[in-house]
Amino acid sequence: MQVIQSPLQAGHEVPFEVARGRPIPPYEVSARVASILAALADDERFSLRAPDGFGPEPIVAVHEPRLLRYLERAWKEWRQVGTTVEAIVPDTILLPGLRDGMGTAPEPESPSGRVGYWCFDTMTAIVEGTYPAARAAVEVALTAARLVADGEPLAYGLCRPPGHHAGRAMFGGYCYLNNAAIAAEWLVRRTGGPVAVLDLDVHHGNGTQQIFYEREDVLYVSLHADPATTFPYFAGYASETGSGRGRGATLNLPLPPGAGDEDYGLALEQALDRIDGSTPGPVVVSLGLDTYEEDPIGPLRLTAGAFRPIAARVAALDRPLVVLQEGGYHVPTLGRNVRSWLLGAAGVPDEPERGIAGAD
Ligand code: SP5
Ligand code: ZN
Repeated sequence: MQVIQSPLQAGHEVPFEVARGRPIPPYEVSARVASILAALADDERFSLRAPDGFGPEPIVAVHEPRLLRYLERAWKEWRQVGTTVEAIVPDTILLPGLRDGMGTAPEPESPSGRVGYWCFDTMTAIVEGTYPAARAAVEVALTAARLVADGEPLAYGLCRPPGHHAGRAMFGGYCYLNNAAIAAEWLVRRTGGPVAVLDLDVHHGNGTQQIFYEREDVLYVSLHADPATTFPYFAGYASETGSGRGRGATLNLPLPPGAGDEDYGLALEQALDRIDGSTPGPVVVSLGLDTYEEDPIGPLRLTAGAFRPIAARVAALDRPLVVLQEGGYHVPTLGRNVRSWLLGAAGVPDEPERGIAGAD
């Protein structure tokens, strides 16, 4: 199986995120990638490769072009202000209520105003290496999509930063550009047929849902912790089923905090039934391992042994799979869990697990 990864993705390292009123060490760190690479190393079933270049067109096919331009320029723009900046974090965020009844606001001129115009939270800081890393993650996703479009049954894009919280015109949730949505749209244009997105990250992929909400040709199906109590809070409810021509092409399966393998398996069956009943086409899997019981931010409790059978059931759809990395924050076991998932998807028969590669 081809594993696509770029060293540029390690250049994004934020100094902190803000939680409960304090700066805390970030969860989304480049050590996550190191854990995954260590677990896939020295195994001829995985062949590492660099991404190809695709340019900006597939990105602006799903994102507002001004968002891409903002991300490209943000760091330079703050440097020009003169004061030292450790990381760019908004202090004033454009909540829709602020403009209620007054139409839209123009994009502000000042750097402080501009970041709050595009970013919806305090945990998705921009540093010097953020834009190159986000662009590289997109190339990783598109390279995986191209391999599958060219006939591979399965490819894994080790995307970092993740993407599924980034919407058409906003970023947040550790995500800057929506790797999965960009890959899905690229596949629609390339194949001329429908594409399904199966989002298995513990958080609802609000960005991906938004981008395809009115589309009938991209089915979005997500299993996640109930947004009533888990980020992103404002999307991912079961009542959200798509609109316009996209009515019925969004399926949300929220799970209560603490849900384990059994509850998850039942919801997964519903998710796969929905995809199975749709017109065949490739499936983009937004793979988050933050459903794992030891994950520091995910409230679900999947065991390590669950990932391989889950992946085997996804593979039983018998559709081409573009598997893209999203979350997963228990660094010592992240690589092992990704490896289990990928071997399950590849139909490799069960085997005794080797030790936790990359564990500290
Ligand atoms: C891609 C992805 O997984 N993004 C997730 C962003 C979620 N950020 C929410 C972090 C909230 C941290 N709260 C800590 C609670 C620990 N009990
Ligand atoms: Zn997540």
